[in-house]
Amino acid sequence: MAKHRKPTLDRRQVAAEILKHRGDALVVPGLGAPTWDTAAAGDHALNFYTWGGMGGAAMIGLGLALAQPKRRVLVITGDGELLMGLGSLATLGVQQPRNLAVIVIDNEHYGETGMQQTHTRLGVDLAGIAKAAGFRASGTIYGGAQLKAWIPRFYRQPGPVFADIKVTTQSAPLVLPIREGPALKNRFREALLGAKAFE
Ligand SMILES: Cc1ncc(C[n+]2csc(CCOP(=O)(O)OP(=O)(O)O)c2C)c(N)n1
Ligand SMILES: [Mg+2]
Repeated sequence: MAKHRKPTLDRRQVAAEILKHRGDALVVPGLGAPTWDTAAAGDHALNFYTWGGMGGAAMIGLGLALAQPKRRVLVITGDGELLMGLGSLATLGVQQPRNLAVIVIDNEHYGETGMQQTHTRLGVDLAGIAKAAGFRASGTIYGGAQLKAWIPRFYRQPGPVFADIKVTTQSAPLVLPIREGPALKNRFREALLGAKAFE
C-alpha cells in the first residue's frame, strides 16, 4: 500500500469548480454530502439527486449515458457510496460508455453517518480499480492545479473517465435540494426531453 497523503482540497470548492463548466451535462450526485455540494454549486433541473439511495449512482449514470449518447453524464459521488456499489466499475469497464465520467469526492470517510473511515483511508486505490476495470482515463487528484487539468477531461475526453478527488473531512453547511422523488424525476425528464417527457 502506498503511504497515506493528507488530503487538502475543499469539497465545496471542488464541486463548484467542476460544475461551473457543466453546460448541458446531466449530473447524478450520490447521496448525502455530494448531493449538498452539487446543490450548493447551484440547483439545476438536470441534476438527478439520489437522496438516501446508496450504491447506485454510477449505474444510474450508465443508464442515462446509454439512453442519451449525445449528452455528457457526470456522476459525482462519495467514496462510501461508490464502495457500496464497487461492481459498477466492472460493469462500466465492460460497457465503455464514451460520454460518462465518474467523479468521487473522496474524504476517506462515511461523513454523513459520523465520519467512520472507509477503505480509501486504509489504502484502497479506487482509481487503480477503475483503471484495471478498463476505464479509458483514471486518476487520483490531490491538488488544485491537477484538478484544473482534469476538468476538461470530465466533459470531453472519450469515457469512461474516472477521477478520485481527495478532499478534507471538513463538513460544509447543508444545502438541501427538493426532497420529493417524483417531483425531481419529472423536473429532470422535462428538462431533458421537453414535451416528450409526458407523452
Ligand atoms: C443502503 C444504505 N446504507 C447506509 C446508508 C446510510 N448512509 C447515508 S450517507 C452514508 C455515508 C456516505 O459516505 P460517502 O459516500 O463517502 O459520502 P460523504 O458523506 O463521506 O461525503 C451512509 C452510510 C444509506 N443511506 N443506505
Ligand atoms: Mg466519504
